[in-house]
Amino acid sequence: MEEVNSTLKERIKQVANKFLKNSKNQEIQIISHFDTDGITSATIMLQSLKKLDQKFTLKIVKSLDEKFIQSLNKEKITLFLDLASGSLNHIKNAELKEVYIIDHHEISSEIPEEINFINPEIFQEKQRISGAGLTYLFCKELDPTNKEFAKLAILGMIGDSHEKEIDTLNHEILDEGEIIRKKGLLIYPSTRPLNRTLEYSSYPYIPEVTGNIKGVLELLREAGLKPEDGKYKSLIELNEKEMEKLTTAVMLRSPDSKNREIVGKIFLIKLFNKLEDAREISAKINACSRYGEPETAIGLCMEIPKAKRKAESIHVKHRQSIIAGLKTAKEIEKVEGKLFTIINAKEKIKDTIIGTIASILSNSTMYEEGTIITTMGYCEDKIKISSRIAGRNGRNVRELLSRIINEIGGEVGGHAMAAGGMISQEKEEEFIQKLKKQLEIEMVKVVQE
Ligand SMILES: [Mn+2]
Repeated sequence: MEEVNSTLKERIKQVANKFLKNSKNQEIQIISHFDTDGITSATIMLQSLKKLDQKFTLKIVKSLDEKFIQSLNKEKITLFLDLASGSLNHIKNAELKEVYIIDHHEISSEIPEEINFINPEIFQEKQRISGAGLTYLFCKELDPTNKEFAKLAILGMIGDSHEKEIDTLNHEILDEGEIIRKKGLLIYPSTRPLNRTLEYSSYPYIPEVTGNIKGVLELLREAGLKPEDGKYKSLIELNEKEMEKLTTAVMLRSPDSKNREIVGKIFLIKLFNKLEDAREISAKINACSRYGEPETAIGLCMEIPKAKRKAESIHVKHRQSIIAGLKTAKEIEKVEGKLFTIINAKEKIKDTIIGTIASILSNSTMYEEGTIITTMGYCEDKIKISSRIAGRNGRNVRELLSRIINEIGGEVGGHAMAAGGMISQEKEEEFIQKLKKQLEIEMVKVVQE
């Protein structure tokens, strides 16, 4: 399966040329993923196809399943972006006319010969590149003027957290995207007054500061930052010394921050002719998709003012529900032990953000590395469960949840670092007891190793 004698870039060029030739006067159906990487991939592609005067349809999905793939139009050229590498069997069985896949996810099975497949995984040198990065390189082969979409590729890269390992391909994209990079504290948006940014900071979540105006002002005072004309500076306006002081003040509130990355590169891109924090835009895109508004997310990426306003109002609503959820998670009684915490929010946290809350807490500095954080919330007559692991310790939360849920009944999904499940409400106590017991047994094993 490995393509030893070819490179990813050569493959992209070859597939793009074929697509250009075969898609003339044909209708195209695009299917893309609903996260920032997928949304930016779709936006790059649809704008490139518009330039070619191509007819196309677009569907944004959370995941692919067999039924959906079977329902696709068999007469059109099908183009999958930022997904499909895990569904190659189903795609083969659907007998679609001509299929192109531009993706970077894990490949589940053998690649059918008739599929035009772009994925860094099949090359010896497995480059870390986002779906949007690949789509961008592909579209640049269709027409070099598509270079103008480089900033969208950068948004995709940041959405998928690829910005920490930047190799040559990503460098090329960064250079073409005309972005501004600055080293600093990784809270966002870096472009708004610090008091607001800190109040709503969830990645990272800062204990006693996030969602706490009094705590925010205390932290700013400690860092020696004062408002000028009633307004605090934004993060990117700080000088080196101020940045240092603020970073120290944040670290002091995070006793376990040793191994965490709270300092890094801030990426600013130009959108609507204004410098914006790429992480903030990515958060807005994700919020739109989460609330069932992927078209608003695409409109935002296309710099349509109306979409921008709508995306902002969705994002504000989302941020507020997260802050409320974090407050609840902090206040309610928890089942806790050595390296684990179980937060059963019942009806107090919306099931739609149960996973987000678990992610934020696991990324925060409140927990020791290796701590397993499980959140639970009612979802109609069921309970939604999310488990995350703090730091990069090797415990497998999917295995953990599988073991228990397979026993008591329900659904499990996810991977080693982030998993989730659904059980019936009657199993609430049984689940908690079994999980607690399992986590205690595991702890004994960890200590012995
Ligand atoms: Mn992706």
